[in-house]
Amino acid sequence: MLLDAILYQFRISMAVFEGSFVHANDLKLAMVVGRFNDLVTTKLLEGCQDCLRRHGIDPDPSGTQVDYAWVPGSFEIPLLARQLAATHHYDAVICLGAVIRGQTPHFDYVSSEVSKGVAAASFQTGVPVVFGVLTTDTMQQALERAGIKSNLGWEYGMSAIEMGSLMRQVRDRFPNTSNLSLNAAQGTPTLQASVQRAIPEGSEQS
Ligand code: INI
Repeated sequence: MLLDAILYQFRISMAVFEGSFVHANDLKLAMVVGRFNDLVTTKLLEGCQDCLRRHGIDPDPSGTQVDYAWVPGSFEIPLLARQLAATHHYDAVICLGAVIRGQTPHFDYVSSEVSKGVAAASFQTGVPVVFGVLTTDTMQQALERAGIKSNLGWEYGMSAIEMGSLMRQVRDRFPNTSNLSLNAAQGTPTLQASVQRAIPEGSEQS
């Protein structure tokens, strides 16, 4: 009982982590965009950039906040997403693509790989990677989601802002566990303390 009472006095207060849309104008982002079906992906990109701009983030490629990588198609998106996320230079990576069902099973292979790959890029690096890849049966359905009715590019921008600021909050509270990096041998994520050594390097006692 006494121990419980003492522990209660000294316990760390619990937290509620929640992404912010109003204190996010200093986020650094990367976008990976597929050229395949660029009629759709360029529209998604415009919607996403509009969202960022209206939240105080400068999406200009010549600026300092958003970098861009163009890839041939959605199949290549995960490789770039992981490569960019692994730099830990960005608060979030946004992937934009459009996979449209044709007459062959190609759609299934591409959509399956890009969805798994984007999830893996995020999980392996600890960086939010937004899945902004449309998977539709027709071009009409894709265009409706890329500006004709609504523009999901805007939603993908919002997800990046929310997740980027949310992860910053978690990192601020637990600064020693900020970086996940890929364990090359096993391909599994490992936690790396963000190098706050108690003993300065080279002065270890034997
Ligand atoms: N890439 C897409 O982004 N969308 C598609 O609908 C698509 N289809 O249907 O073929 C597509 N294929 C290309 C693929 O992503 C790769 O770029 C290509 O296979 C080269 O690796």
